[in-house]
Amino acid sequence: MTKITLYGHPDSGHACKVALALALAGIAHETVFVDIWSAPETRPADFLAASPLAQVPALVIDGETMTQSGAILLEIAQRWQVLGGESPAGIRRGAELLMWEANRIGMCLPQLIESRRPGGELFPEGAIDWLTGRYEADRDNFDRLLGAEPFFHGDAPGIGDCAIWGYVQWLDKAGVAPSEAMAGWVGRMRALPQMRPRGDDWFPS
Ligand SMILES: N[C@@H](CCC(=O)N[C@@H](CS)C(=O)NCC(=O)O)C(=O)O
Repeated sequence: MTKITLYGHPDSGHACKVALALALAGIAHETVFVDIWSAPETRPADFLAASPLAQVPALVIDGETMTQSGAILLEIAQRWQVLGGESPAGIRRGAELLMWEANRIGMCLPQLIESRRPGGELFPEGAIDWLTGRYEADRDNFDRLLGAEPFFHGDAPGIGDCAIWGYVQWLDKAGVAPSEAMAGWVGRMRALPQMRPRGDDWFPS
């Protein structure tokens, strides 16, 4: 039987993307939490061997290691032909959404969250306004990309939804408001049968 290990952490939106994809696709795996707030060199040796940048997520499939959430999502979709991986058009749609997320909304939201975390990184003057302005543009584009469909891949969520969920799940923590379409999509994502409430958050299981 294939042995799959996800190295992650509940505070990591990047790791949540992969955890959600594995849950939605029903892929059996074990999850190992890595303390992302500890010094990188103190993290477990098996994790450091799997993740050259000492970052989560890392996924190990039968000893084969992979990192970078977007690359892992594409691997899952293509290897198991799920979450958009069932067709070339679905993969293309997923790849486009992954690139947009990583460059845009998945850049400003984690930084805004970090700027509000007690004891978090200090940002130079003007940075928060700049990040907020980027988020506002990204929110409009979120609406355009979603269109009239319930999910970014149509009737059912795909890897693009998993990627976008990574940080859009924490708009409150980022101190920004959703668009109406975004609020509706967040509600549909939370209502997925694989999603479980945990404290103020929703986690896949
Ligand atoms: N581009 C990477 C980002 C991964 C990343 O930034 N991981 C963070 C948690 S969200 C981490 O492991 N931080 C701990 C560290 O850098 O020491 C991806 O998409 O997977």
